[in-house]
Amino acid sequence: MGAALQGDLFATAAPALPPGIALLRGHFGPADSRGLLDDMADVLAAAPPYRLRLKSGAFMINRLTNCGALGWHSDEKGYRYIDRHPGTGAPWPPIPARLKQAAIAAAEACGVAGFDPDACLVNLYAADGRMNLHQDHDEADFGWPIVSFSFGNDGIFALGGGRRRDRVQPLALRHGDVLVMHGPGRMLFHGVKKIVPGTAPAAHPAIPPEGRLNLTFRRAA
Ligand code: MD6
Ligand code: FE
Repeated sequence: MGAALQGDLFATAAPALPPGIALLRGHFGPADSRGLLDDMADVLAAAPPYRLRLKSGAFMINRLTNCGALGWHSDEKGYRYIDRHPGTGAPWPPIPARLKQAAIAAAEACGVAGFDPDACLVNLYAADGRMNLHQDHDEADFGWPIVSFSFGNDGIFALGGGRRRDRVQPLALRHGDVLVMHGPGRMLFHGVKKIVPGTAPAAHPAIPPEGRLNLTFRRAA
């Protein structure tokens, strides 16, 4: 095959993703997105986003909060799931029904039956937000997927391999996109390199201005 032909063929092809990584591009249209974001605004009011302190004493760059029976948190004792908002002392608000159902349906669309998330980590990125390369390994059973919804400006996701030093591939996560990490993809290293200004199709009170909102649904316990 000639180089030119190969170039043409691959120019329009979706990026090849490793096994266990599914990207549902534009899964939520404008009306669905608005409904889910309205529900998320209620969560943000009940459980105000805060900045996590790392074991090192430094603060994480993004603000976060949670809904569901369990919420991911970190302090001087390290990373773990806890059942209350550390600021208000109240239990995390429940995962709104529409959001939970949408996460279950997204898992089913990727061939995963029986997903029953008990934790939804909400990450709020300002325009300069990012997230270091990591694996999500604080959950009880890695057999369950993590389902991620993105809203607002594009986030340039960095998808790596099974080892921190493995090469990463950039993947734009746009407003209304769903990413599912499951099976052989569940423990791949990943992060968010940057937020792309001016790419959000619509503003919403639940999305940080000029920023991005990411929800990850997990089975923590
Ligand atoms: C983000 N996402 O997109 C961060 N983790 O802002 C994650 O760290 C993530 O998208 C596990 C599974 C899917 C994800
Ligand atoms: Fe993650």
